[in-house]
Amino acid sequence: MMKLYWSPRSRSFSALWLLEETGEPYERVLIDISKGAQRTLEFLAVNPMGKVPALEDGEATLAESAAICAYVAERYPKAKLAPPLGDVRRAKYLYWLFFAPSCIEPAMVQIATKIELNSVAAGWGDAQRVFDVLDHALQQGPWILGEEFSAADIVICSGLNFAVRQFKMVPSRPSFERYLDLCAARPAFQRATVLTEGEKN
Ligand SMILES: N[C@@H](CCC(=O)N[C@@H](CS)C(=O)NCC(=O)O)C(=O)O
Repeated sequence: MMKLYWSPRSRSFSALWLLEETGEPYERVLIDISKGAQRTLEFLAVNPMGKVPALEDGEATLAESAAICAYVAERYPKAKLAPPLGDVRRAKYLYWLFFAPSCIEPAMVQIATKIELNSVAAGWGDAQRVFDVLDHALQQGPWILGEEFSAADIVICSGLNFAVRQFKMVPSRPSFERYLDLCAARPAFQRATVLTEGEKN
């Protein structure tokens, strides 16, 4: 059975949502980052970065939210969280799966720190470009790949949710509101929310 190392109010939400989407059994292991539990030798053996989420699945161990999404979608194909191997739609699926950590995350850090960078050299260009590209893609919708929900929506929605709703770093736009509401209406998203909120620390 899969084992998810997680902490409330953290990026673990995306992995919880993902596992709820699969319908597969899994065990949650609380790593309370507010109490330093991520720095125990036991957890560092799971993720040497000392960060949640992290996942164990039999002999496989990994971390990084987008990698967990890619791994689980491939390992549990019945959940239909990714276009099958060889399908041309995987090009866009992989593009958006990588876009979240490679473009949304650094754009948020740049907004928070106000660091000026040469947008030609910065891999994500700049925050304006990142959110304009997302806006354009989401105007097509309903999901980031069009008609089909996928694990890419989990990372894109989680990044956008942090930027727009939780930290209010980025002004919202109609496409963002529609998309975030659509994701939040998924039963798996709601079950993950209840699980997170139910945890006291
Ligand atoms: N790149 C990682 C980031 C994970 C991350 O930064 N997790 C934070 C919580 S949101 C954490 O575990 N912080 C604990 C620490 O750094 O001590 C991912 O996308 O999963």
